[in-house]
Amino acid sequence: MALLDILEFPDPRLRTKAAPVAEVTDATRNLVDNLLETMYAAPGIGLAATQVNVHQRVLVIDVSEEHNQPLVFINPEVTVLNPELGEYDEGCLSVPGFYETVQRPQRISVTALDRNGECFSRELDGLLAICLQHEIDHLDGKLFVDYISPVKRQRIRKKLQKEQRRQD
Ligand code: GNR
Ligand code: NI
Repeated sequence: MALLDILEFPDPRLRTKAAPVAEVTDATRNLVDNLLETMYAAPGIGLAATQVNVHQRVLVIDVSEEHNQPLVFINPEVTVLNPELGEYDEGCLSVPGFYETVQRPQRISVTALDRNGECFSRELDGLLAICLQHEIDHLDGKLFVDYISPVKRQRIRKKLQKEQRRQD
């Protein structure tokens, strides 16, 4: 297993649209294991392949208190079950240190492949529904800062760029 580097806003590579996985192979499972290790180490409750510069439709989530319920979604497709929006203060490992309120549908269903390439469906609500939508946005090249005002987004961009220059 390996810890992977996480891309940070405004890195243009975060805007790449990920391609579907044609076949779930050992290489896919290796990516999943590395995503999980990187997510737990960060620590975070989710991680999309896009964030580690792999542009395939693979994401992992674990919203459990004990960090012992890893979920894997490959080629996920979401259907909104109830268009009612809920608000949550979202953060992102690719936008470190910033939290903003985002509105998303509260009840969704997802169909995806698991790590064995088996298709499954489940209904989600609460933090899991929020996190899954946040991760699928990454696969589509979208970030939570896209939902906030341009003024706030620009402020975050400037602060992170300054931080990144310090680190380079
Ligand atoms: O760790 C994370 N926490 C979080 C909190 C609220 C809404 C979404 C998230 S996902 C984030 C990890 C991450 O950046 N995943 O892409
Ligand atoms: Ni994120």
